[in-house]
Amino acid sequence: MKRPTIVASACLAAALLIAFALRVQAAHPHGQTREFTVTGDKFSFSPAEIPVRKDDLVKIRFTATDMPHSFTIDDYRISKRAGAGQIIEIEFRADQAGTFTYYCNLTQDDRCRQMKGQLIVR
Ligand SMILES: [Cu+2]
Repeated sequence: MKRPTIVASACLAAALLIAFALRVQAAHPHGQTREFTVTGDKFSFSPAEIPVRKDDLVKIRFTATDMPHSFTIDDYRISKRAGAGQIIEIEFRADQAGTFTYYCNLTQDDRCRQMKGQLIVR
């Protein structure tokens, strides 16, 4: 009498897995993984523009070359600091369309305020 229970459980597990996979797909229909390497050096970001598509999974490897810098995007609630020579990873889903400024919010040097770039989500 045990076998039907096992079969039923396996079917239920498979159905749940399929339902979950379909939901994930529906939530991010066009999402691709996009990887970028960004450096902060001499008070500027390179590149100064990151173009992605809406719903892409964006992975940024951020390096502060000469001194500590941060990679901050207010609307995405991202703010990560990298020490001099350090590489940090930032990952987020680009779920808001528009143009968003990324900047360095550290206060160690006034010139950090010049550091600006644009995340463009289309
Ligand atoms: Cu800085």
